[in-house]
Amino acid sequence: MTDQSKKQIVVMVIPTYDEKGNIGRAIDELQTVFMKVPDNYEMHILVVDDSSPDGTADEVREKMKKLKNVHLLINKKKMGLGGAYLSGMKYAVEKLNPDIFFEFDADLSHDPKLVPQFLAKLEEGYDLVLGSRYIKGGAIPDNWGLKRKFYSVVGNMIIMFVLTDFSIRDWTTGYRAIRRYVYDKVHPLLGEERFFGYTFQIGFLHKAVRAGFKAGEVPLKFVDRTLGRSKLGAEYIKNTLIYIFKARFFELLRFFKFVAVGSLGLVIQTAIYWLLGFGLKLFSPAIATILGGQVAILSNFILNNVWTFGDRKITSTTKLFQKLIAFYTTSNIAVLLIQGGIMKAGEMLVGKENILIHGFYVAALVLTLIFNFTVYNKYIWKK
Ligand SMILES: Nc1nc2c(ncn2[C@@H]2O[C@H](COP(=O)(O)OP(=O)(O)OP(=O)(O)O)[C@@H](O)[C@H]2O)c(=O)[nH]1
Ligand SMILES: [Mg+2]
Repeated sequence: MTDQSKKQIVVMVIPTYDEKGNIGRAIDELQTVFMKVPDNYEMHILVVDDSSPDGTADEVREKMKKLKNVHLLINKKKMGLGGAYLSGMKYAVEKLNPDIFFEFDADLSHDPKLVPQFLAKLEEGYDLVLGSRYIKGGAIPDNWGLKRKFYSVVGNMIIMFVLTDFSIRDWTTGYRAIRRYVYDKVHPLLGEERFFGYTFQIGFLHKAVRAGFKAGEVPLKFVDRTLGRSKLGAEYIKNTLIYIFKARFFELLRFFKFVAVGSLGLVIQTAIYWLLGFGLKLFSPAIATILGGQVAILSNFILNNVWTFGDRKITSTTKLFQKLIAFYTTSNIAVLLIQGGIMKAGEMLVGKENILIHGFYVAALVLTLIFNFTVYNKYIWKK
């Protein structure tokens, strides 16, 4: 193998709409930075222009005469930011087979000098890296009006709260480095929802994070464009809000179903616990709890499979069998160790007949619920 074959191909995708005057400068500044990028990276620029009426494409073609690593994709109609990115990334995959994508604005709001920092952060093991205005060292422009500052800061906070993810500080940033495998995994998930506008940014990031990819952030001092017009419209705020609330609703819906199935399981288990432990007095409270748990586990498995995780339903007989065993094993860890343990401790501390034993029972059930939720979601019906 030659050194060449080990190179990682990096494609910086730059969507443009009426960015004449900006795109030429952006390309020049990036080329200067590329010279400082370590040898093992092969740097490319792909401009995705939606047939800008101002002749943006001609400015790119002029650069392409001298620069072999600059490429141009022309879309016949205006695609919106997400549409432009998705068409560009698809094109890049076909023509350049990249290992890493960058998302980058043409209007020089994004400091090209940060490219090596993004790459270094990826090397630390992150799956994607965000240029963040809201971490130490990052900033939004001083000259932004109060209203725009407010929308940006509060908007990001609302997103963090609604999605309940505070690990990422800048959800809406447009300066990003993304490993190819993240794109491969996430872009098919966007298909049906068609994030063609600016919602693409938050939609892509949200789905990537929920798929388990790790995002790192590098500080970005965002500077205002000096040339041309912003394409960010008022519908952006509305679309973002619709997206996050809708996305969260569907995430919580699964959780509600989880709780409903679990609650039914609890009713079943409790009925058996009472019947065998206190009504018929066939078993001690600890044994009655364990037996009730077994029946509840089976009902939970069936209902979770067809309802809670209906979209990830296990159907093949072998898989169903394997998963049921795994389900029984993990659930029994909870029943035997957590429930049995807590009840045994209760028997020893307050005595079998004492009413206080029911407090131990409730504590045991709550802990089991949390434990089971986590295991089912992360393992048994993992995506
Ligand atoms: N191809 C294409 N590019 C677009 C489209 N909308 C925006 N862009 C480009 O996406 C980048 C970001 O757009 P901007 O209008 O600068 O949005 P912004 O940076 O969030 O807002 P400002 O800070 O006000 O500039 C720029 O390079 C735009 O030219 C589009 O529909 N198609
Ligand atoms: Mg801009």
